[in-house]
Amino acid sequence: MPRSDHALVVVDVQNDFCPGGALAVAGGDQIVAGINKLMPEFGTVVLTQDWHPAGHSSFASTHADKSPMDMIEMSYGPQVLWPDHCIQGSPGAAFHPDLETDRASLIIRKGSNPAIDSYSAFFENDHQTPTGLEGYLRTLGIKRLTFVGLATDFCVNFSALDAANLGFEVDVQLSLCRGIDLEGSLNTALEGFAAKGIRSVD
Ligand code: VGL
Ligand code: ZN
Repeated sequence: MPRSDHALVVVDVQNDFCPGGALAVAGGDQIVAGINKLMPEFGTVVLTQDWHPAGHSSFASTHADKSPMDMIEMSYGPQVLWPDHCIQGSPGAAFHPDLETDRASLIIRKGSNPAIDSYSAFFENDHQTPTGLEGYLRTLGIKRLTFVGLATDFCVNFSALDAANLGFEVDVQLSLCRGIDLEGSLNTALEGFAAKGIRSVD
């Protein structure tokens, strides 16, 4: 029987983060079959979907003289500028076509505020504006979360850290994640997991 107090959170398994997409993560598509296979072990499955309006402030194209992967200072701190990706309703924002979406009870869409990026499934990058996911999980009595998806060092990372800070018991199943690895960000994420008591599991 699946444990009712343990949820699976599948982060941003979307076309734009898979090979051929606008912000492709190497091997992003290789995790889909394994994620589908894992879903029946959980009583609750949540999907997240990066969901930006055109002209989002996290896009390099929105800023004069900026290129993808440049950094800028936003009101809430440093922000990486990305290629345009996951534009609301576009094919790139759709889930990978093989991802089993029917088992999900909730889809959290994030990054819709044009002025604030949102890596975490719980809070926007100002670390203050909630998505509502915490309340959903607590209402269901969920105490433990397993994270899989894309990208290990950005949206999985910030989601797992926020979850741990909120008091959930957190596992990140690394064999079902893939990272971007921008200037050592993958290592930093793995060290951060260990420092927070987040279990990195295979
Ligand atoms: C992500 C960069 C920009 C992610 C989303 O899903 O990790 N990364 N938007
Ligand atoms: Zn994004």
